[in-house]
Amino acid sequence: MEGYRSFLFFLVSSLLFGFLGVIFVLVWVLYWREGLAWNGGAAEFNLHPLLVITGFVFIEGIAIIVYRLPWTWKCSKLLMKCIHAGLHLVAIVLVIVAMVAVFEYHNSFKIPNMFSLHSWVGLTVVILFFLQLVMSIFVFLLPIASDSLRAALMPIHGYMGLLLYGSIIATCLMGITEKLIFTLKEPPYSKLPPEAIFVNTLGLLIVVFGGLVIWIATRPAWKRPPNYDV
Ligand code: ASC
Repeated sequence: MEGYRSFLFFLVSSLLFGFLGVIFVLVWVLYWREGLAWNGGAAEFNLHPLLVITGFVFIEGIAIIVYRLPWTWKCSKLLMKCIHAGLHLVAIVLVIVAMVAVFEYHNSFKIPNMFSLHSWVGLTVVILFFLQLVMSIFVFLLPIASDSLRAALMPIHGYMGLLLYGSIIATCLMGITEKLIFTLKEPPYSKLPPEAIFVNTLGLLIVVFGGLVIWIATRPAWKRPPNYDV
């Protein structure tokens, strides 16, 4: 593989930032917030950031770059497609649970649903992600579509995947920001208490992780070589 050491550097860095992001969101909800529970309360809301960042940022990031891992190039293309699709599936299931958690929390406290830009972009991304997943299973995974249809849709698949991933990162930043504005009162967010610094850092970790994933995914030299496509 051309640039193997550089690939390893980006891979290890991305995993480090990704792990740190998941650890930070866990520490946020367990240490600064109300913990985790399925009880209709604030602890149920906390599952929302935890599951979205774990599923839609971290696991989804791995799903995007899984073909780039040179150790997998000996595996059959079909197996890799199943892993790629399977990780997307795990991600969307976690995000659906995360959305149920937030609606239940809102409804039990009579907080309005779907008013914020975070919720508009977020729901749009989830619907488009689901459509992309179903469409891609029919086009690329099942032996139904012709090669010419696959070739025609491949650039759209890759573009939509990265567009949605970038939008996921943006949606997380909006969600984190609005949560801090809503919950930090004494002292307020504008006074930058320790929780705000910690959670702003979580946002930065997510941006760097997303940036590294998109960099790895878009290096032509790091693509799975076509001669391995069996
Ligand atoms: C697939 C597959 C590829 C692409 C190619 C079209 O399903 O395995 O390598 O689509 O056939 O670009």
